[in-house]
Parts: sequence; structure tokens; C-alpha cells
Amino acid sequence: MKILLYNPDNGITRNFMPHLWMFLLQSLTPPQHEVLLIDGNAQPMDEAGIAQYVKDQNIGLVGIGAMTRMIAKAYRMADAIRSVGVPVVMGGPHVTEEADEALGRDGGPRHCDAVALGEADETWPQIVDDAVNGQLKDIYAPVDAEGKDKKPSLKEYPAIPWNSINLDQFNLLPKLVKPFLDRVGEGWGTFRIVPVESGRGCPYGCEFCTVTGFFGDSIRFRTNESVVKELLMLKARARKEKGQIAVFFIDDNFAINVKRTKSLLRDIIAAKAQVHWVAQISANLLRDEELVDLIAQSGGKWVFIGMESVDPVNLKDVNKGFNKPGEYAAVLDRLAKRNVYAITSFIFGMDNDTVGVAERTLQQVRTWPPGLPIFGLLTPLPATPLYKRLEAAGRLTRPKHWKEFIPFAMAHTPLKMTIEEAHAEVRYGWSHAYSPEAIAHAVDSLDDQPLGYRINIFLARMCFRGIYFPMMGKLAWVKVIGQNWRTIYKMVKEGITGRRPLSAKPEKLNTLADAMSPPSS
Ligand code: B12
Ligand code: SF4
Repeated sequence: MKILLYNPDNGITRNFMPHLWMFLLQSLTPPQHEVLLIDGNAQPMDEAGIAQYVKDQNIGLVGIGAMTRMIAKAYRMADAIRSVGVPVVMGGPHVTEEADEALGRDGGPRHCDAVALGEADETWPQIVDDAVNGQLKDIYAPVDAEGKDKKPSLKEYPAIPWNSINLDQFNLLPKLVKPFLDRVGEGWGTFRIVPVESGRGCPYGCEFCTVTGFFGDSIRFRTNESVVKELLMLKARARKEKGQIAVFFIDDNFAINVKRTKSLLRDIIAAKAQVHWVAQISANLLRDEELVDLIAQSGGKWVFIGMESVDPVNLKDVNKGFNKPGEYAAVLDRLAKRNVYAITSFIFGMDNDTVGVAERTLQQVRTWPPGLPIFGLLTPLPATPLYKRLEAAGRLTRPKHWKEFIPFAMAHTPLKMTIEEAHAEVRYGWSHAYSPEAIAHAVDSLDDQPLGYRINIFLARMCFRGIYFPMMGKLAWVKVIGQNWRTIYKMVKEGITGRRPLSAKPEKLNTLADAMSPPSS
């Protein structure tokens, strides 16, 4: 049977990275079946397009996975596929919490033939078998013989064949510049960010987060050996295609068990399996100097830190009191000293937020080493403790907000400002953190670093700006390049003449490739 795994886009912004679930389920599919993958972020499709595609390709089963914000599109695509007689199974965090909605048991239309609840590593082969026999059940739940919820152990993790998977749809660099970039350093003709997991689960239970409910508070890890093997395979692929591969460790909290993380990083270094990597780590775990040393030595370049708020009252409200705003600066300095920078994520519209929260946050951000701040709104995702609290308090203004996805729009009333004021705070945050002046400041603050680091922060800022200001067309890019021409000119001039800005310290590395290269690879 031919199976299609499909991940919808949200129609507004594009993800920079493919979704792991597709590659994982592909690897777990019994070998007699052929599995095709389409990520809507890289290959946008509409309802008519996907219906035609499944007919033309003679697809026997479609699997769709989606987060809450893509679910409306996922349902529309599922409806179109089912209308041409092909069964659809849906999985992922949204339908796990809202299975009745997906199956039309809540009075609405039915969108799929089956729902895979929770982690589907062990149920997927059964789903495929049942589809072959035309006997799909409504619900597949990962349970043991006694019917108790069962979380897959990651000890027997499947080998994802990264060396042969077609990743053409996921090159982040425009084809136009390929001939030039092929010649930079060891080659920059392709640049892909690939998701790798080393473990699942987070016990912290922040009020707005789906993770503790979905993956459970039991943390499970792959063996160091299997992670190292995967990295070596990715590294070999990059070398073969004269390109670059960076890894996003998608673990919710990569250092949740510091001892284990250190041992993994040591094994990566020992095996010379370093690639450039990004991971999510909460600020409290980055107090450990040795951990931060190992992060840098193993190729860590960016750490995503869910700071959420600079107000301890807000943090306590959402059960994230373990974040201590007073230590944010020290944590970021500790990373920056090793040339590791942070993606700092903030949530506005929290219960103790008042007008001016964006500026108050930016005042702190401006004192930190340069990074990538991102701003969102407190969002009640289905089945989270936050959703239940706001529902009970009658504060939800759009209880089924996912049925009509609007980016950066609140679905409940904040306590100390209006919804419109909260929206304005987010707008303020993005427009001030990504203004040409702010970008120039971030680049200039690395004047004592090699040019590669400044190019790196500039390009990263350009891409992250697109999260709030969609940059889907060429015109949008031309405009933003025009706005930032001074910063670009300065870097190009330095690249050509080799002359550093006056304040700069002596050169250590020269090129972008040098700056991005892991230390001992
Ligand atoms: C990596 C990641 C991202 C990446 C993008 C996704 C990508 N390309 O991989 C980035 C960093 C860009 C991102 C952004 C966002 N993310 Co995110 N992200 C994750 C993260 C950390 C890992 C996802 C992952 O690969 N997990 C590992 C795989 C194996 O698990 P899985 O995807 O759940 O798949 C398993 C099952 O769900 C199931 N399954 C999944 N799909 C399907 C389909 C079928 C057919 C079947 C049978 C089974 C099945 O089987 C899989 C194997 O067991 C998760 C948290 C988490 N641990 O999952 C959050 C998570 C998915 N993100 C979340 C959110 C909210 C966001 C943002 C909205 C955050 C924000 N405020 O901006 C944005 C939205 C992005 C967008 N494009 O619109 C929420 C989603 C909650 C929800 N109800 O939708 C999560 C769960 C985190 C959380 N804090 O709650 N994210
Ligand atoms: S630390 Fe991160 S992953 Fe863990 S519960 Fe909190 S927000 Fe979710």
C-alpha cells in the first residue's frame, strides 16, 4: 500500500524545519509499504491539490499530524481526501486532546476515519495493518495488556535513514546563491536544520504547556550511542553534498537530567560527532558551568530559553516559578562567553501584565548579550491546566479558537489590560526588537568577534523577524534588505577589505563557515 504522511502549514508563516513525526512513522512502517511525505511548509497544497495528488498517486492511507494552530487546515485537507474515498488517520497533540471533535462525536462533522492518541510509535504498525484490511478502528490508544496508558521506551529507537531521505524540500538557502556558497569554506550550497530527539517528557508542568500532559512526567531517553550514530550519519551527509546540516534537539528540556546530558555531550565530543546544534533548555539548568562548557564544545550554538516573563508574579501564576528573572542576565553571559547565544521567548497577556510590559521587557533584553527575542500571547491550548482555569473563570472569549486560527490573537481576557492592549504589546515587542536600529545594535555588539558571528546574528534576526512580519514574497525581502542596508554594507565592506570596525579586537576566525564550525570537527 502507498501511504502519504502530511503535515499542514498554517498558511501564514513557514517552519524552517521538517517535522520529526513524519520521518519517525516512516521508519516504523512495515517495509512492504511505500511512504511518501509532504510538509505543507515546504510544499504548499490546497484541498483540490491534495485530493488530486492522492488519486494520481494511488494512495491507500493518509496520515495527518497537526498542532492546534494548524488543525483547521488539517481538517479541511482531511475532508478533501476522504471525499475521494481515501481513509485518513489523524494524530498529534491536538486530536489527542480533542478526539471527539476530529471524529465528529461532538455534534460537528467527522474529519477522519481514525485517531491515534498520544505517542504512536507502537500503535502505528497496527493502524497500517488495519487500514490494509479495511478495518480501521475509531481510536488507537497506546496501552499495555491491562489497558493502562503506556509510554514507549526510547531505548529501541528506530534508525532514521537520514543518509538517503530526500530532503530537497528542506534546503533553507535560495538556489540562486548556490554556486557562490558551494565554494565558501567546506561548502554552504545547502543548509538544512534537522530535528533529532534525544529524550521525551518534562515533569515541570507549566500551566500553559501541553507537554507534561501529553508525554507524561516520566522522562525517557534514547541511548547515547543511538544519538551519536544519528549525528555521524547527518554529518556524513552534509560532507557528501557539500552543504551544512544543523540539528535541532527537539527535547522539551534537553538538560532535564543534567548528568545524562553531560554524558551524551561527552560522547558526542569523543566520537567527533559534533554538528552545529540548537536545543531548548530552561534557564535554571544553565547554572552549571561544566554543562555550558560541554554545550559549546559539542557544537551547541543557540539555546532556546522559555523565559516567558521578567515578572516573578507572572511566573508563579503559570507554575513556572523556577524561572528566576534575576539570574537571566548571568545565564546569558555564561553562554555568550562561550559564543553560544539564546533565543529568548516571552509571553505577554499574563495575568499580572499591564500596559508597557513590552518596553519593560525590552529594557532588560537590551542589557543582555545579543540574541533572538520572540514574543507571543498566553494561549489556552486544549486540555492544559490554563485552559481549564480560564474556562472555569468564564474568561475564554473564543473557547474553540483553533477553528479559526488568527495569528497573535488572544482567546481570553487578560486581567489587567484589554485584549487590544495585549495585542499592541506584542506588536511593540516585535517591531522594536527587530527594527533596523535594533538589528544594527545586535550586530555591532559583536564587533569584537569575527565577521562570521555578525553575519550569523544578522541572518538569524532576518529569519526570526519573519515569525511576526511574514516574509513570504521576494518584495518583502527586498524591502527589509533596503531597511537594513547600512548594516549589510558594513559587513560586505569588511568582508571585501578585511578591515575590522575600529572597536574590534584581533581576528580569531574569518568566515561564516569558521564561525559556525563546531570547535573540534
Ligand atoms: C520542535 C517543535 C517546534 C518547532 C516546529 C515543529 C517542527 N518542525 O518540528 C518550532 C520550534 C518551530 C515550533 C514552533 C511552535 N510550537 Co512547537 N514544538 C516543538 C516540539 C518541542 C517538538 C515536536 C516534536 O517533533 N516532537 C517529537 C515527536 C516525535 O512527537 P510528536 O510530534 O508529538 O509526534 C508523536 C505523536 O504526537 C504522534 N503523531 C504526531 N503526528 C501524527 C500523525 C499521525 C498520522 C499519527 C498516526 C501519529 C502522529 O506520533 C508521534 C510519535 O509518537 C513540541 C513539543 C514536543 N515535545 O512534542 C512543541 C509543540 C508541538 N509546539 C507547540 C507550540 C504551541 C508551538 C508554537 C505555537 C509556539 C508559539 N507560541 O509560537 C509554534 C508554532 C509554529 C508554527 N509553525 O506555527 C505545542 C503544541 C501544542 C498544541 N496543542 O498544538 C507543543 C506540544 C509544545 C507545548 N509547549 O505545548 N515548535
Ligand atoms: S519547562 Fe518547558 S516543556 Fe517543561 S512544562 Fe514548562 S514549558 Fe513545558
